[in-house]
Amino acid sequence: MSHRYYQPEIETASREQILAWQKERLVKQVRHVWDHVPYYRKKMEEKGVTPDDIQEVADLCKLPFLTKDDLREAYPYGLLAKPLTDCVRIQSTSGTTGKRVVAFYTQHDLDLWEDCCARAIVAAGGTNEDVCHVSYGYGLFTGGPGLNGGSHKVGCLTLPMSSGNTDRQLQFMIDLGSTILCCTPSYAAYLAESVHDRGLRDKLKLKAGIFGAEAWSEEMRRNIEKQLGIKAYDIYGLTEISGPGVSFECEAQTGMHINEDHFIAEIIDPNTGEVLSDGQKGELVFTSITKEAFPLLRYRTRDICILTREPCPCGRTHVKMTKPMGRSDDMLIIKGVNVFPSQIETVLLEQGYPANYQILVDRVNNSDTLEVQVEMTAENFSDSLARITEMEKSLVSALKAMLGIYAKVKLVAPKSIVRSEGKAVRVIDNRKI
Ligand code: DLL
Repeated sequence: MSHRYYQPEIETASREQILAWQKERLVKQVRHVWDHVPYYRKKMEEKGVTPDDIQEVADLCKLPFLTKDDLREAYPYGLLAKPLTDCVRIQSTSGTTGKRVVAFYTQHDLDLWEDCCARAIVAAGGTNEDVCHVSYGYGLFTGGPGLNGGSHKVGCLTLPMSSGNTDRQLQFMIDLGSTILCCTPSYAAYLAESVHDRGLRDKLKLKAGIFGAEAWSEEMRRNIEKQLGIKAYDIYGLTEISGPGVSFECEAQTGMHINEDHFIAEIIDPNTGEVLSDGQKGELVFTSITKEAFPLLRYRTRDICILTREPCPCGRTHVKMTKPMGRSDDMLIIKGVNVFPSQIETVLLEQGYPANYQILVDRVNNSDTLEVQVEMTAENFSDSLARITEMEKSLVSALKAMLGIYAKVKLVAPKSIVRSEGKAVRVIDNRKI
């Protein structure tokens, strides 16, 4: 691999070297935040911590956590660590869970963020010979701007498509020979379906996809890879910590390398806040050690995952995180049972259904109800009513085995569930309304 955005001196650095960078940057960052962010300084004072107490990465656990509630309380400027005149960009969360959060960037912050995205593109095989088709949304959402910037840095010919207008997406993909597709996995699945329906597979030059921003299963990965004839790479990130590229997959496809020279990751018990060791499942917490304008310390992502430092065949030494296995806050509690939408998706895909489904939760006579609406394939749709009822029954028992509770299943006509161009809306929880 030879590309200036594959940085072996950084990406394959020894553990000692990574810890040395982290230590130096963390000490500096804590001082920067203490000096410029009164909101966080107050939180530190309440905990009786000063910057002098933070001398090592191991001291991180002394610092208070930040949560989305803090970001809402401090909205819009309360966590800003640089004068607005030094900031050049604002991005915002997609708002799938509650009020939007705004994040600020200096030019230096944008550069670092784009470097991280460039590393992800290079890890997916990107070079200056590629045509990088960016179908993440542009605008306040970080997906489009992040991958766009990374693609420029790699030197790819960048197609800033944004999402939507599938006909135009496919036309450009064919005419301009797109080789790398960047979008949400649900939009990739939709594009793959459209390519299949229109018989366009042979006209495509795609070789890789960089899909993230929402949960997707291994089965979904295999389906997209097969339908588009590509290798599909996961990419993770969140607006609060910069955007896409906080971590990314390499060719091993066994977890996402976290850019540890910029972000320190911890896993905590979401109930007690206690720091867990590598290999244990818990909530992911990030500390930004190089950002200037919006440097969050110990930010609780609510994403549940596991960190691993097993050596990776790709040679990268940065810690790997599993795909988020759900969120500690959008985990559904149905009849007292914890249910993750990803568990439902796994069952559906295992049973041969497309990843087009909706989960409806309600409360009837003080009791929770769960219904899963799933699209049939075109072949199933012409089956007899008796056969469809049988299929529904079989899904009910597979879901019961996975979740431990009864879920009503309704098979619906192909393409009847509204498609998403960004993040899919999978759960409709009417209990909250
Ligand atoms: O979704 C940033 C992004 C854009 C990541 C494009 C990857 C690609 P937010 O809108 O702030 O930022 O949402 C962040 O999305 O806390 C996760 O719950 C979820 N998420 C992001 N990437 C993944 C992924 C962008 N690869 C929230 N797998 C995060 C599962 C993901 N969930």
